[in-house]
Amino acid sequence: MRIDPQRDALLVVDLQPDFMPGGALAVAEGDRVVAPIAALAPRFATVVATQDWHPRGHVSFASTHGRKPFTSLSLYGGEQMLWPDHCVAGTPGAQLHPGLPQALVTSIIRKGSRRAVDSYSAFRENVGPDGTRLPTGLAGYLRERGVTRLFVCGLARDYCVRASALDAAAAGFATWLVDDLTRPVDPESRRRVDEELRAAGVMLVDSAALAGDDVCRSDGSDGSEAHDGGRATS
Ligand code: VGL
Ligand code: ZN
Repeated sequence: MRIDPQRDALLVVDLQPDFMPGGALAVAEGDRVVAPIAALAPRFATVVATQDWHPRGHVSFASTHGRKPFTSLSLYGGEQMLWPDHCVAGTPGAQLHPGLPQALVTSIIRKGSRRAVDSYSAFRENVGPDGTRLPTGLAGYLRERGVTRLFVCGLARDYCVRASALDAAAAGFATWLVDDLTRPVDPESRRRVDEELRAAGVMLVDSAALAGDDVCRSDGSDGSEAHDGGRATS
């Protein structure tokens, strides 16, 4: 399929040192997706990156509750997985991975910043104390830019990528998960997550199938004037 820089956007989820091998919440092979995502990004006029961005003492940290990581807790009528402390706002582990050049990123959504609520999705927080999920504004941002199709990649496949893709589809975007450019926390999650994505209408695609000889941005400009929508159909 062919990327149309006008209506397509790339969503790069949580490409941060803490999710890389050796990081605080390491995702196996998380480092393997960085260079191919950086190579794909210039083909889109809109590239949104998310950063997991937690205060110390965040509700998702096992340490906050004196519990062990990778156990879970009942919270606001749902289940909160407890993680090692990770992506503490402003720390090196929470930075955008330097392998994704900042010049390629049109905007950044930081999520999980409220101490009492976790946020996996780029679009909405997890369920909060009042039973609702607060939107981040990303859906409106994309719509105002004329984006109708979203390609989702990054980490982790079974948590933030999954949640972002499901919410993107629910918000009405035609949504693809770029399957080779993501990795899960739990490799056993594959079948369950694929079924959830399928049921929501999220499609899977490999980056090799994303045709595009045209580089939309190679110069680090913001991309808003750099692309030529007329070229996409040629
Ligand atoms: C994530 C667990 C906790 C993710 C973030 O990026 O998938 N997973 N915080
Ligand atoms: Zn987190």
